[in-house]
Amino acid sequence: MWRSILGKAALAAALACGVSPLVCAQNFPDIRPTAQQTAWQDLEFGVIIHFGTNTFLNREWGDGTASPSVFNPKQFDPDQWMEAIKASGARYVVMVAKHHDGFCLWPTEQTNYSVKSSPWKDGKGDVVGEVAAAARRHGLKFGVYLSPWDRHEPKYKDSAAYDEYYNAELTELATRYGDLVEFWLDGAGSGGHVYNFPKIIETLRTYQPNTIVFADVGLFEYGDARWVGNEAGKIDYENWNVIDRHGYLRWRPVEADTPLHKLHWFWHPNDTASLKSVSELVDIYENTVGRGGQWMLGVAPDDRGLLPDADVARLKELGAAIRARYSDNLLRGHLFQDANTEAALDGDEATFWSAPAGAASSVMEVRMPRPITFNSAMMMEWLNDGQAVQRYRIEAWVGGAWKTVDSGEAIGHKKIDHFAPVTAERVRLHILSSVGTARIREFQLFRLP
Ligand code: FUL
Repeated sequence: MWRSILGKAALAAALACGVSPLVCAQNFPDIRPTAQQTAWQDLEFGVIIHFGTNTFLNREWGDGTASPSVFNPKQFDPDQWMEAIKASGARYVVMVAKHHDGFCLWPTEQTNYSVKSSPWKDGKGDVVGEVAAAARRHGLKFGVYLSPWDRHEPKYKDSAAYDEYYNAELTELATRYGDLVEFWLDGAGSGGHVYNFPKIIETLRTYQPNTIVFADVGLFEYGDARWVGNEAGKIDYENWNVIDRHGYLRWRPVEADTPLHKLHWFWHPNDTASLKSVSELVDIYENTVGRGGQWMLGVAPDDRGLLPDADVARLKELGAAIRARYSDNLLRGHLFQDANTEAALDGDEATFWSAPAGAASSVMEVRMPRPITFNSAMMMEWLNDGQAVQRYRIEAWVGGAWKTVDSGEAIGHKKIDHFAPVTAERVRLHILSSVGTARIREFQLFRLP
């Protein structure tokens, strides 16, 4: 039955193109996100957690020779981690279940090189399971990173045997810990190693059909989300969600990963100096989430199994700083516009303003009862029908004429712009060009210090 329905749909598509489906041209505006991708993009901000034998040995990349006996966090408390992560404003966590050193943080049946062989909880503990449960207790979604590169496992030398090993580990993670919001796939260190990634993704999709696969450029074929190309926490290009993937277009939103401590993913002793400042972190937020991307912040518990006090304080300060900057939307409360415009001012991301159907340029104007002074804007596009806005200006009615106060390319999921302060009682978002109908979920203005 399904086969015949799909067959008819494919035939109809081929006839509509006038050619075989394989050579049917794709247009950028026709590419849409999946429901899983828009739900994931709405999360905006996640945290990746690095913890393992490296934590006890002052290392970033373990060589796979560390004895499991070093792993013994005496005050292990993932609820303490989650409280701080939640306070930062993050909405999900990705646990590094196995890093490049091959040490598994769950009691896998595939190797003894795991928590099972450690003194921690007499070898009966499960870091992945406890972290997943703590995350959910705090209303955070959960995902994992399982490093393909494995510097301990002897089978790594034999690609086919290692594929089987990796698949078996993956099956355990994909079946034991509930829904995985994101699966981190990273090619670091793999050199010339060949993995059977189609098989790996098949396994993952069997048990986790809704997970978002994050993959760097080395694993270009497999990702639902792509790597930003740096670990500095910035998107330094106009951010388009649709990119070319070896000759065909695909929706692949960008994720930017960067650690809380400069250049350190794992905890290191006496390392408070590398902790990023609140203003650096706010800059990172604005240069990632504020440029339409996902922010993945690295946090690292220490050798007690706790997040260091300074890190906890910093995560709380970060959350408070972002809330303070973006809670006082000057346009909110001016809900006496037409219903279409109000949908972009109401703070409700589920409603949106629509340009006239098919219009390539359009204007959304907001009138206030008295002048406001603003120097920042936050805009969000409704992306379900594709990314539409190509060029826009924010204009203010000053001295009897429209004055451009800001201009840019690409809005996407979210765009935060800063500009010189301006005072006006009429403001408009002028969409100079869009592919298809522009739809704006939010248009907010702020006066930032
Ligand atoms: C990189 C790894 O090599 C680092 O150690 C870290 O895990 C980072 C998140 O991804 O590629």
